[in-house]
Amino acid sequence: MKNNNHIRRTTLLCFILVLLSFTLLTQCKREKEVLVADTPRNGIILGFSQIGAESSWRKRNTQSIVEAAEESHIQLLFDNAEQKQENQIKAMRSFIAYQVDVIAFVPIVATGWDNILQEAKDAGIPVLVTDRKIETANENLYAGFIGTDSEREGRDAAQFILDKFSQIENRPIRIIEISGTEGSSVALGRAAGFRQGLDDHPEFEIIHSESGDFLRSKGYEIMSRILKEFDDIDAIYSHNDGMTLGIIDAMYERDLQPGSDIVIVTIDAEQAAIEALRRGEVNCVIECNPNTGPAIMELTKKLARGESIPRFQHVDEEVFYETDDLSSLEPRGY
Ligand code: GZL
Repeated sequence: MKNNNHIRRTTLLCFILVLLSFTLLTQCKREKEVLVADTPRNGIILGFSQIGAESSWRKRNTQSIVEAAEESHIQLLFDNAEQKQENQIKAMRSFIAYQVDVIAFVPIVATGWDNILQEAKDAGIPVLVTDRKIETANENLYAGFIGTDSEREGRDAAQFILDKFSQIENRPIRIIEISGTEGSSVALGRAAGFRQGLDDHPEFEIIHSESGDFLRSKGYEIMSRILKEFDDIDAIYSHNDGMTLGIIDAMYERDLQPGSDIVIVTIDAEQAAIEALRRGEVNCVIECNPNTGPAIMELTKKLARGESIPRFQHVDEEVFYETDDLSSLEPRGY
């Protein structure tokens, strides 16, 4: 075993040197991150493909994973795909080439994973899907999922809006939806859950829905245009806090008061959104928990031991309302 470990460490070092030199040669423009935690005492090596750093939520999610790998003494090969599925597939292929013990990844979009998952399966490497879900013809291509329940988040958003406007009668309630990355399971789930929640209330109308790709800049850009195109907007349903902060900026530029001229529901619960809730600029903040690192490492250890894991594991999340006493709420850390 000791000799094997020495061989693997040497191979790992060579692999990383080759990977880094390949990266420098072929993609010097791309800030590729291959973080390698300390050499593990337990010998488990996890290859993790993260989608990028598009929001405070994502950065906290990455931090949680890197910290938990260190604490668990799991060797982490980490790749930042910079919002490109093809970069995720390349990274997963390099993890397979190195023969990591487990692969975990955040699927930036729900489809297009079957081939690389089949390659991992053929190589005998279990795959853990995290944060976002995939659509696949063969559910046996991955070991399990841990992450958010995006449809429930959508239903929670709908319920808040139904309650908020319950006293309004004899006129439609006009809602704008600013959604997340097109084709991502969370954007699809948040949209589906929201519509499920409004199902029996036709007077609640989604008059416009558009993707802001979870980016603050796009939230600002879309809202700036929408405020010119639409009158009498009652509420905005934004799929993440980053876009909401852009929406707030756009409203202030037009002398509109977010949270009172137009009701705002947002998802993630990053610190900036909680502060906006305290200021009355948003009315409901739905938590999406980024701190999945420890649970991912526990599942990784099980998979490395050849044990099975739960098929679907949703993380605990809560909802914060404008009427809540937030004085004792701990800082969010993201
Ligand atoms: C949700 C996660 C989303 C966040 C966004 O699980 O995938 O991606 O809501 C992030 O902030 O960009």
